[in-house]
Amino acid sequence: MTELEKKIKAKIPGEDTGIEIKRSLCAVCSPGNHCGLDCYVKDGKLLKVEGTLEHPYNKGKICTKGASNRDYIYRKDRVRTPLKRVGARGEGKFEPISWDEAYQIIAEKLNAVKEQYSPHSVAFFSGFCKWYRPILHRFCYTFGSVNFGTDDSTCFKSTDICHHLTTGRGGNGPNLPNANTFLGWNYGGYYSNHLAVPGAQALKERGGKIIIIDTRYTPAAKNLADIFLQINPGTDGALALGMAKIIIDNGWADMDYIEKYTYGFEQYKELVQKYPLDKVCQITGLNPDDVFAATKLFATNGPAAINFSASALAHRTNGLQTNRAILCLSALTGNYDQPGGNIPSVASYLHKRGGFDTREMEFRESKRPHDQLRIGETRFPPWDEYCDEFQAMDLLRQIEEGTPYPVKAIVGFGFNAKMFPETDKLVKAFDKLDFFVDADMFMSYTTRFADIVLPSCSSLERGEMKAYEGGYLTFTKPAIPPLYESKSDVNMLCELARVMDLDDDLLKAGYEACCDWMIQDTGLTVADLKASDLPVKVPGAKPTVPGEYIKNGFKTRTGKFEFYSTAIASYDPKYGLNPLPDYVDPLADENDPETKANYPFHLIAGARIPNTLHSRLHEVPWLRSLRPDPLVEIHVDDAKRLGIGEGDKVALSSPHGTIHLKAKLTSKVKPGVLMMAHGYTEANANELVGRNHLDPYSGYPGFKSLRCAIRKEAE
Ligand SMILES: Nc1nc2c(c(=O)[nH]1)N[C@H]1C(S)=C(S)[C@@H](COP(=O)(O)OP(=O)(O)OC[C@H]3O[C@@H](n4cnc5c(=O)[nH]c(N)nc54)[C@H](O)[C@@H]3O)O[C@H]1N2
Ligand SMILES: Nc1nc2c(c(=O)[nH]1)N[C@H]1C(S)=C(S)[C@@H](COP(=O)(O)OP(=O)(O)OC[C@H]3O[C@@H](n4cnc5c(=O)[nH]c(N)nc54)[C@H](O)[C@@H]3O)O[C@H]1N2
Ligand SMILES: [Mo]
Repeated sequence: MTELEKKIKAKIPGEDTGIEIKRSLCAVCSPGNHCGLDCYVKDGKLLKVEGTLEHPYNKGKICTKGASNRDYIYRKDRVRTPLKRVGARGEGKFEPISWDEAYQIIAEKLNAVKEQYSPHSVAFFSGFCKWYRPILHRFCYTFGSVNFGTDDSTCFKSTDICHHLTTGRGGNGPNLPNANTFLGWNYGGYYSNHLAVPGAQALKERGGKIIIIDTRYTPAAKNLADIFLQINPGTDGALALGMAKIIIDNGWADMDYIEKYTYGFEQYKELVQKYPLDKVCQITGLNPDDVFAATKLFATNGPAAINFSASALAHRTNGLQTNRAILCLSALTGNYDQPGGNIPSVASYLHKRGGFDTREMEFRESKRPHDQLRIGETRFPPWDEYCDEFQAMDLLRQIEEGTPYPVKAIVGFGFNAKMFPETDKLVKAFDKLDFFVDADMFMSYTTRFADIVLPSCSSLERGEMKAYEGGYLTFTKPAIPPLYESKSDVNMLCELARVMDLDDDLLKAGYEACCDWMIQDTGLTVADLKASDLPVKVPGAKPTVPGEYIKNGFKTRTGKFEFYSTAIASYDPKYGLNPLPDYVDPLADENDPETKANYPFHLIAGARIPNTLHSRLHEVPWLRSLRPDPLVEIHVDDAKRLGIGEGDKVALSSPHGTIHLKAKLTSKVKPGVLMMAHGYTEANANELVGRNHLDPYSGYPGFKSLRCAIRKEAE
């Protein structure tokens, strides 16, 4: 009897249950987490899932969302067959067609746009899903378009670019096992990444100290914080600069490290003089003693590691510079790339570091065209330099205006218009397209505007390759067959490459051949990976070692950690970008007296809550039952003043639109601040966001700092 069979027997007594356990992974919030799942399957139907105990990543744990995989994949609105639109865009009238017909239509339409305009007039866009991206990215380039875009336009990349600008290397992680202090800045672990929490808990248990800086009183503030700073939204840059001044003035800066490894310290030192404690506290709404105590703890109880978020601070018009100001604290105290500090690392595959190299980059780079500007290119210079995708926050403008060249077709994979500012205008602009195809698991708000909808299967119905920290690779096998006529996204793309006869033998050979090509240097093949139902250790994989990166010089223009960014200094002055990480008001573009008076609240649209993930889980019955209505959190005093009671219907308005939801009274947000989750169709936060409320460095929207009004509505 196999171990898995024993597990069933132990749980479900009786000889022949007919139940099998098949191993797969949860892709609900991939790649942040892609937890191993034991899938209980009978007659090809999924009965339930559990975390895989033997999986090196999640070691048996799964979250609320992962535990709901059955409810997720059996959502009633799964797309069942390829569909062709027969009504008006958005009307939702479609007729089923065969896969062959769907491929023929797509091939014809894309080739027609290519001929009439250019291949660049076809934009390829992926929503949150990451797993198929290497294939879609290469498909886009082989087709001849420069325009590959993803949710990177609003997620993670801004933080990554901040790190590249400042240190020459992207994404770094806090080295908690060696830290004495954790500066949990915009730390949402309990809700957004539960597997990160035990590391912080362990630090606390062995006597380490934790500072939490958040706009809201969160589980981290309650469970972990020695000092909690409840900051005014989006003012973190001012706090970071004020902390730097305290550190320098008190002689807590690590001058040896600064001397040896950094560039621009004198200019930075001059900048922070503009941020004395009283001014900082006026901007941030914090108590001077708390700020001083937190700064002292961080600077003198090292090593100290800092949390960086892919979204919270980055979703502000001052986001990239705020993160730069915070990152500077790491070098100022000699913690960057030192044990217990923040350690840079290189991803092995799909954002995950594994300590081994794959050819993911070369796989697409070798096909990249260079004969046109990407959508949004020349608007946000750091984005242009450090990201090879188009900046999707310019897509609406370019579709509408047709400059510098028209966008006439979109190939979407999980394209979700609700994640874009001015969603209503974007879906209207689709009328200007000749063709829009979207592949999704569900009949989403956006697929209703597509000409062709393709049914994607879930992670439990497909095989996919993933990397894990600790030096692992895996290639899963389907736990159940694809539901209805759905297919795995990568199979669609490789089949379409054949139908279109693209000049790309590797794509035409299929996903597994492509994966084999990408992992050719690891000593493993897809066949090796498929022989195991658990992740396989890559021979020779190396852990990230603190100090290894800076030893040979930073990969910036100066070879140093740049307080003063020479890259930013090199951009045309017409952009008005600042090489120093100075603070600007996140609402600077909405500060005219009339807007301020009419929209007195500060809305944070989209802090994470445990039972939702963007738009994809709102329709999952188990999860929806935990929070049946879209809610806006409002401070009890504000609610009282406005006559708003718990659960009352309210209207939220900005200069761009009005949405309707219910009030949740709380004292976890400050007076004057409102908080809601994003991704709802019936209360879409992004209808309140203007298309030009963007960070000039990254192009990221200020989702989390919006001027807003709230009023009670009649029942
Ligand atoms: N107001 C506000 N807006 C935000 C944010 C915020 O905090 N506030 N966060 C931003 C961030 S950080 C992100 S990452 C984005 C994410 O935003 P989105 O990319 O919109 O994320 P989802 O809604 O999860 O997924 C998009 C679509 O992918 C589909 N999908 C799921 N699985 C598959 C699959 O296997 N194949 C295919 N083809 N489709 C699939 C889903 O059904 C869904 O329709 O939102 C951004 N927008
Ligand atoms: N359950 C769930 N988990 C998710 C997701 C999801 O949709 N749902 N999305 C995934 C994705 S794509 C992403 S990008 C990550 C994001 O993951 P996180 O970065 O953890 O996301 P947030 O919850 O937006 O922000 C973290 C914390 O920052 C706080 N914050 C907001 N504004 C400010 C501010 O101005 N200053 C300070 N100091 N703190 C502030 C919020 O209150 C929150 O507690 O989550 C991932 N995990
Ligand atoms: Mo994200």
